[in-house]
Amino acid sequence: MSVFRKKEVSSIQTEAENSKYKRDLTAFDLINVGVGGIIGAGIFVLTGIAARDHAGPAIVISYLIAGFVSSLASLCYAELASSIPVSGSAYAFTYIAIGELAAWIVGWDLMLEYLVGGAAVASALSNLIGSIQSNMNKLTGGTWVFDPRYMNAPLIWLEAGSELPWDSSTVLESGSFLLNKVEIAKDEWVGAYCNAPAFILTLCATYLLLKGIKETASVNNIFVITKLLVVVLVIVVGFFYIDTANYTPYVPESTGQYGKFGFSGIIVGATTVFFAYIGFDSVSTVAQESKNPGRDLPIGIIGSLSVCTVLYILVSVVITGMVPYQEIEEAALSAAFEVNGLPALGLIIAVGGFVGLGSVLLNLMIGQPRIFQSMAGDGLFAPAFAKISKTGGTPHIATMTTGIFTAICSALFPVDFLGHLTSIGTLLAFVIVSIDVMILRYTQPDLPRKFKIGGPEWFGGYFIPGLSALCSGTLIFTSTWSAVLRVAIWMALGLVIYLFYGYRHSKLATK
Ligand code: ALA
Repeated sequence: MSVFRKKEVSSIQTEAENSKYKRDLTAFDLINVGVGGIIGAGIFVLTGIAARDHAGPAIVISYLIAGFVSSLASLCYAELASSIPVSGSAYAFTYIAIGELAAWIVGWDLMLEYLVGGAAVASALSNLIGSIQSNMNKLTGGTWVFDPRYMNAPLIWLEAGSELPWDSSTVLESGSFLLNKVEIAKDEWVGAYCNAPAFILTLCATYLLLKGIKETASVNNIFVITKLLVVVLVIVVGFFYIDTANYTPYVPESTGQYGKFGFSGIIVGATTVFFAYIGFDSVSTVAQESKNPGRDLPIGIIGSLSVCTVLYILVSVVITGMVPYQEIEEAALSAAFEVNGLPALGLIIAVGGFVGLGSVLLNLMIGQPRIFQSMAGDGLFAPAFAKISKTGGTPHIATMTTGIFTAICSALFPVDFLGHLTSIGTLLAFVIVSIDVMILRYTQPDLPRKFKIGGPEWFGGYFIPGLSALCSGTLIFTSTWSAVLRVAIWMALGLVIYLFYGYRHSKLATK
């Protein structure tokens, strides 16, 4: 059947050789692209939410679980990126391994990771701005605050059984979208207008991306160094403020509600903080801008994830030791220093977090247009998305479209809503990439692989990728059902678009 038509590796390699991208990025730049894409809203904002609401101090175990799942997937990405070094990432791998329909599904799904993920991160920037402002007020004795109506999403989703934040006597019988309200004075709640900083900062990021990849990489390198220093500062200074009494109980007793403490809390914590690991795969989207992709992509992918995994585990040990888990705030890292009487450090950490989120936003917004560009080049998307600008050497139309959609989503929806969609979308891509590895080991055993998952063939070619698919798939189903359903609806919409557009315009079909 023609929906299973596949691309040849040789055609992909010719495509990469004829690419109009500038090959500027070194192995070091690629590790930075990875770290730039990884450390962000997950560690700075979601750690706090997950520890307080789901896992308690055992959030460290959640980080270990999510890190394990991500490491398995990173090996699969590294193997495929070293043998198919083109910018389409999971989409391109799947086009060769399984065929067009599966590739379209992955490409459409990746919009959740990159475009919706970018919106989640942009939306979390407001939390960091709030933390900067509160630390500043503590230091200066000031009382100035931003108008919360312009700092919050106007739409929220509440699960069945949740209380309305502005009216604790009302418990929702079923999950629902609601118009959000914010507290402007004690017990005075008014409707939120939009997340204005998210909208504006996303448009600024779009402008920078249009200037070109090397310019973006230079800014990114500065951002990455800043956030790494801040994370190390949290670990080193925070270590001296650990009170081991905060580790008891290590796994708080379950409240009886699924995902609230106990074992199920650790698992839901893992699904929540999985967001923190997303981003290493964005290294494979800049394959065509890398000087030596076969060698450097695996270094970038595995190197960046390893650095971040170690840092995350240490940060979560420190933060849960500094503050009793019930009192951890959303901007957890800066707030931990604020409550320990160190507002100056709290301020530095909040500013570092802000910069960190900025770099994640840039990285996710680098990835999406390159996937659009790849899909458009294959005829599955409108041809305008394949154009590369002569001045910046970037896919400018795809970049502008990404920027506008990301900005709108970030202005309208809150971080947890967007974060769940992103995590499920990414996990789905991980499942398919793991399957790609197994299929290609079987169908194309002689494909040159500069990086190969080690061990005997049954282990590296099948056991590790199989385990990776199983673990990522399991994490999908530990998320909320409403989020899984939304992803299913998104994928169904994608299928309809493929049948009416991509199927007919595909270059493979019209050849
Ligand atoms: N891992 C990225 C973050 O935490 C997406 O912001």
